[in-house]
Amino acid sequence: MAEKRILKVAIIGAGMSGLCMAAKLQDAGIDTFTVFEQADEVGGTWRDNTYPGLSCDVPSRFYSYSFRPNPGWSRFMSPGPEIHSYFQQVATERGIRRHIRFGTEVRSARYRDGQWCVGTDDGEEVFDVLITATGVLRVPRYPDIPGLDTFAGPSFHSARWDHSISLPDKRIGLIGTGSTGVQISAELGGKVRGLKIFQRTAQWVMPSPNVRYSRFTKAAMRRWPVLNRLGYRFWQFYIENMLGRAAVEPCFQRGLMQWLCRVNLRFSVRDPDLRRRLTPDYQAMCKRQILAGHYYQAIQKPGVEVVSEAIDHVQPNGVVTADGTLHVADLLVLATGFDARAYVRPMEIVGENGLTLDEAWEDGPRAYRSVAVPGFPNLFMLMGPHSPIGNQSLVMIAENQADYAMWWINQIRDGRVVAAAPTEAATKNYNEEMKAAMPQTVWMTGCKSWYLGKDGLPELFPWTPIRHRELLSTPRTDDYEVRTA
Ligand code: N01
Repeated sequence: MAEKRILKVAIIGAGMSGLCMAAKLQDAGIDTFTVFEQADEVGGTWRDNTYPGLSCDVPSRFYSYSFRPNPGWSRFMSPGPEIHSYFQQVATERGIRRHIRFGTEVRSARYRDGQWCVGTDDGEEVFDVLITATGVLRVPRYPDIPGLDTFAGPSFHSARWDHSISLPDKRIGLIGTGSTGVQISAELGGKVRGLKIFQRTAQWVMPSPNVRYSRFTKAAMRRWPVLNRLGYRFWQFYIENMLGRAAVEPCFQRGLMQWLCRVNLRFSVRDPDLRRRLTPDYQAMCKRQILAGHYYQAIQKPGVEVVSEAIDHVQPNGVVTADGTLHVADLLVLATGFDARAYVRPMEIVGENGLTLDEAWEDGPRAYRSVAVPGFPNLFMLMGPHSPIGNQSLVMIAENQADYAMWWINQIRDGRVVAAAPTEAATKNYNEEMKAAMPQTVWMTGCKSWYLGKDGLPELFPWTPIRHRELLSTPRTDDYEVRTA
């Protein structure tokens, strides 16, 4: 039997997907990997986002690694700190931390002489395989509102929450009503001196009660692990076949989602004027679908107001809307989203023949089956372009992508392959097939969202997550340019 190669693998990012990749390498008996992490703790988005009300709107039972169920989840959809602590525990339990270089930002990665040369402030180091696990929404997007920098009080982005500021005595101006703005509003409504929610575009809200698990449930989950696995499968089936299908094809599920959102709005908001202002002029799920338990209740509490008039400018003591009204505020929170196009970069990634990722992605990020890019051998991406993100469990998507990367890593380790990258032709075909399927998706039914790329097409996967899993579970070597020894 040929001796296995000792492979050096570099993983960029110690968030949910980077930790997942590290665990998969360990399971395959590969201990020669390094995780580069620019921050000083694991957790990625769950480390950076700490805003009040932060939780995950995907059921926790399903938002967990399949190889590390958690019987102790406190709620159906658990709060952010608990999710962060879950990822911290996985990193500790599995001994992944000793592989992590904290406080080390990768500045560049160059493919040279069949290896990846990873550059940090400490110098360069070579690896056989490079995995990017840098997340999707990492770079906060600050709004371009005139006078924002003249505001006299504190002001920060939702992903950079300043916990030194006390909230109960503040009149808060909250800009943005995406998934983040809604969670913050639901938490702070009625608990602070004032809350003005500046809504530029109304959102559909799907009712989503968030039950607390009893001691009995947790004990039962611990005692019979099969229950946890059943919970995982149940929510996987439901989310993939309900939200997953509704997003990508006109079907019964899409109609049902729309109906549920309408009924929720109709019965939760009594005031016809407020209801009118909260009614979107596009289909449910066109923007990322909001799932929230008590958003509508929170915004009808005393001291809370939804301002749907456009913002004109900010001045030292508050926000002035187009009708000339001054909305006095002591604190401004910018829940204005993220730069989705900062994908993987700003680090410089250079593949074969000096091709940079910036050049390869001049017309927008594209990849082969969301994981690999032509001209970049032995590079695999977790949460790469056109991953089926939306309202899915990104944990499961990352696992599928990590398993796919492992398939190639095993080929390289066993000596069957030296280097592999998808062909330009296969990648082009795949992207053309996706483009042809896009008009069926709900994301193209007439709204603006961060899902849409430069060309106006969604940068998401236009089929169900089930298809994505199938595509990744059957690697096609014909679609690759494979170099052997
Ligand atoms: O950001 P967004 P987010 N003036 O881009 C408004 C994930 N996530 O942080 O709709 C006024 O969705 C903007 O208005 P409009 C999830 O993938 C997951 O909320 O563009 N308003 C919008 O209302 C999500 O999709 C969870 O007209 C301005 C808001 O700001 C992603 O993160 C929880 C403005 C931005 O909404 C991003 O969500 C939270 C301006 N100049 C987030 N600029 C889970 O539970 C922007 N807006 C898993």
